[in-house]
Amino acid sequence: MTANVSLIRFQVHGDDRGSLIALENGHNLPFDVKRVYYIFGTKAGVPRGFHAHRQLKQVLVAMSGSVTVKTEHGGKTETHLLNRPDEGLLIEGLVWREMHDFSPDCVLTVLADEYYNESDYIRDYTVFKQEDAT
Ligand code: T46
Repeated sequence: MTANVSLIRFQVHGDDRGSLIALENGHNLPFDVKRVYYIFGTKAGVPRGFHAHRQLKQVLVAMSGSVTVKTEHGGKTETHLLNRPDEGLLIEGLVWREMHDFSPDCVLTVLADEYYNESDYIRDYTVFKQEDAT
């Protein structure tokens, strides 16, 4: 994986009742969380994303179901299958991201280090490629 994209595995506290995962600022998260949002009910065959962020750090977790996340940074493209609640995809800074193949039951939870800010988005792929090249 590239430096700006990496996988985090969370400890599962399991017993005969089932499983529990705790996410804590400063312990198993690499930044302090200011915002949480979740994507669900995505219609069949519909992709999302198609943008980069300039500064934002995020951890994406498929709490249920599965989704394929395509990332591009520094001219390198990668594909990540998220299909387990104990795995988070850390995406930091200037990374183009696309989400494809949401399963019908997919709940994609995203933890972010900043509040929603449209000016941090690059939604034009040509602009992204220019900034990624500098
Ligand atoms: C990302 C990927 C993984 C808000 O009002 N507040 C929010 O915090 C967010 C994330 C979105 N919105 C509004 C803005 C749009 O009117 O919700 C609508 C859908 O947002 P968007 O089209 O940006 O959603 P995705 O799924 O394409 O991208 C989202 C995040 O925006 C983005 O940061 O990395 O998920």
